[in-house]
Amino acid sequence: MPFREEDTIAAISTPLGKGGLGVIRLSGPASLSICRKFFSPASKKSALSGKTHVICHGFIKDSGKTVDEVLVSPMLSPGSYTGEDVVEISAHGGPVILKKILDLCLKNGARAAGPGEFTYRAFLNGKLDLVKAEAVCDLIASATELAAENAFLQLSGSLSGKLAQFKKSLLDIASSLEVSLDYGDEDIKFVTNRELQKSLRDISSDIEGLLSTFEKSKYLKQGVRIAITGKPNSGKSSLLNALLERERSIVTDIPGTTRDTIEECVDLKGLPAVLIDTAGVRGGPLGRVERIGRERALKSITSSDIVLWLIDSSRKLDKNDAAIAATLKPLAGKKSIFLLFNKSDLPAVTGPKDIPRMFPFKTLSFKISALKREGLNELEDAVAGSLCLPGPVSNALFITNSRHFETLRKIKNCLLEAVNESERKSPEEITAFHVREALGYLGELTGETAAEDVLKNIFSRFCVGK
Ligand SMILES: Nc1nc2c(ncn2[C@@H]2O[C@H](COP(=O)(O)OP(=O)(O)OP(=O)(O)O)[C@@H](O)[C@H]2O)c(=O)[nH]1
Ligand SMILES: [Mg+2]
Repeated sequence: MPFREEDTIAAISTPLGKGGLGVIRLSGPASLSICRKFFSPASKKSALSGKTHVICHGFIKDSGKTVDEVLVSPMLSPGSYTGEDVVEISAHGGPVILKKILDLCLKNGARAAGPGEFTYRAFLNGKLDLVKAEAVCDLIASATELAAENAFLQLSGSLSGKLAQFKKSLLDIASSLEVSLDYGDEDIKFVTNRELQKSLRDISSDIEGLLSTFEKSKYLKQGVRIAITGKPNSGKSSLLNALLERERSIVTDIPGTTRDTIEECVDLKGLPAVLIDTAGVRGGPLGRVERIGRERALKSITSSDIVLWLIDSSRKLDKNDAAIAATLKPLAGKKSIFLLFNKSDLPAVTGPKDIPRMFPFKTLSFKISALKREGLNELEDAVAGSLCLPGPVSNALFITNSRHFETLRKIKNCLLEAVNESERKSPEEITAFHVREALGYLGELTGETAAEDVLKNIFSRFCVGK
């Protein structure tokens, strides 16, 4: 990416495809003058006069021919997304029209923007820090409400605010250490070792709190994998269909209907989830296809985050249920296993009290009817609840980005080193060195001191036009 700030860049900022509207964005010192070359205002009032934050109605003209009727919004420096002069042209959302207008921008002196270049300029102009810029990317990529809310929380500065607090505290600590150093010979201490160690420990435990959210936050981005298992005919495919609210998997009363695994994405109470329907597990000799189906089922169960184990409550437990119990035993305690007594619309023959002799582990059990779609809401609540993710309005901050996680971990380690040195009564230079090192990583995190290649790498993952 060239990333020279003196030129003016242009890109189509809406997805290429047919839509009611499409937006072309220009940013840089020549945005307005370039746009004037092909924008013909509908009236005097809507001329691009140099006024900012107005909407100008007019036409895009190419060699006298009208290309489209548009609204043009100039947002002049510094009050724009990038901090530079920005012009947004809202045209009709057809790919041919949008490309034509972009071509006119390029012909008249703009350069095609690279991926994330608008946001990069916003970052260079101090409009947002690196953490917020990355949140822009996450917000766009969010697949569910919960993921979007967390991204927006970061974009509105929740993480940046925390990092700013850390920086302030660490700067205070570093400077008091350094002042103590200056007066070293006179043995004047501006902060006692105890106070120092407490402050450092407080910050590192705050960071630890943030780090502990990362493991779970992968569910926000990648989705939680939920495998449905149970003996043939227990209602696995019916449950998948019921949760998806469409007939995806074949359901029949013939045992062994599902032979392969079937994966589908679903929004589970705001959480992205991948539901996996599997072939029914049964004991006894298996045919070739059944054997492959069983292997796939086992793989899905092992790689899932949560297992839903279906029991047909209208029948007695049998050797097939026992075969599943044996399969799940090694996973007990390692992943959440939910016992689902399905077919609750029929008279119950089997219930939770029958399970312990076959599967003596603590599980959560639910009565459901996949056929009548009963008990599913409670089940979804419990599954989402078991992940201890923040509720939609909880405002809890989650670390979702592995760069943030890694850098915060390094900061924490530096602080613990500093505490160790201070406890060992090492010379203050050494403690100060570790605190300065932590501040260096903090600067990398917010982008204040990040190397250019790191920045380029981060912004190159953005889409063009953002
Ligand atoms: N009464 C009642 N019948 C159900 C319920 N859930 C599933 N069934 C019936 O049970 C039979 C088997 O359902 P499936 O969903 O195909 O069961 P499965 O576990 O996917 O079976 P396989 O793919 O063969 O392993 C079908 O006739 C369903 O209509 C339920 O909640 N109540
Ligand atoms: Mg099935």
